[in-house]
Amino acid sequence: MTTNEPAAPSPGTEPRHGRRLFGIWIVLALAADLLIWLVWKPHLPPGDMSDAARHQQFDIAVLAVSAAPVIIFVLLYFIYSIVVWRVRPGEEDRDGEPVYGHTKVQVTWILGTTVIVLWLFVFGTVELVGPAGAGAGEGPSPIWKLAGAQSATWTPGGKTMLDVQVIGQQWTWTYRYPQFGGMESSALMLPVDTPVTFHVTSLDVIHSFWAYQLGVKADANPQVDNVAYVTAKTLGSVTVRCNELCGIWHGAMFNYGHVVSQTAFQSWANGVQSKEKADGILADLPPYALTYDPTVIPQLGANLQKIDGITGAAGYYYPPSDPVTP
Ligand SMILES: [Cu+2]
Repeated sequence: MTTNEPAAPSPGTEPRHGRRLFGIWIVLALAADLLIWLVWKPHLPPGDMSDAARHQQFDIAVLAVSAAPVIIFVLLYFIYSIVVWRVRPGEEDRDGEPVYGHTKVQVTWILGTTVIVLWLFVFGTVELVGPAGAGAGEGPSPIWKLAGAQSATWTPGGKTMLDVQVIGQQWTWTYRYPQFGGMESSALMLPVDTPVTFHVTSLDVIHSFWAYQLGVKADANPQVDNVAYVTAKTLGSVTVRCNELCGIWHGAMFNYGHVVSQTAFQSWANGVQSKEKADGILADLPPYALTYDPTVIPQLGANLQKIDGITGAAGYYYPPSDPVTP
């Protein structure tokens, strides 16, 4: 035996690989989790504009914190194997000892995977129920309801639920406010700190109402009242997109909304209601119902043309001035 040939490792001289791997892993996993929670979390989508959005941001951060140690373990084991257990010159004809069962490794594996799966199941369920459906549509009769009083009218200051019907059609969104005479707007205006019930529906094909910053995404199906909840927490602008391929102009099916103070919302809503009443638009709209009857649309379109010229409905219903920027 020359000095160049490595000696076959004997059980006594072999380093404690498991302990070593665990030591490196715990340091890396802790560092990654701290980075995710403290540095990355505030920038995760969809932001923190509403209760639903905050829950989603929190969920993504928690899932990332749960996943990072697993990913780091896999990569660490991979790299450690390549570096420490690689075949060195002269070892090409030697193989590792065959392994038949290893109680400690097997028990650790079964316990580890069980804990991870059960944790994800419990966490996911809690976060689905917590914000009343996690910002998704729950159909016409929701299992998890958002706290708030139902009323035929809405005024600032109370805990009255604001009802907003969201109407998808090829290729735009409009919003109807039953507590303000059923007036309809092409901008989604919401008061801050107010529980909101969206009644999402469609006039034609299947769309999907996606108010990105609010963390709300709900299918818009014709003749279906799909209920989704949200409470906006900060003032700001909202982008509404269609999230389901619905025809040739699907990509252009978006508009905007604003979360404003409760008093600004009330004066905006009263203003649109009285203008639509004065112009005869309210009388032309179908009576408010949980699904939208599109048979009046041709007549409505003709009247809008008379009043508003070539701009039509979109130009008419926009709020006259943006209440966010004076
Ligand atoms: Cu669409």
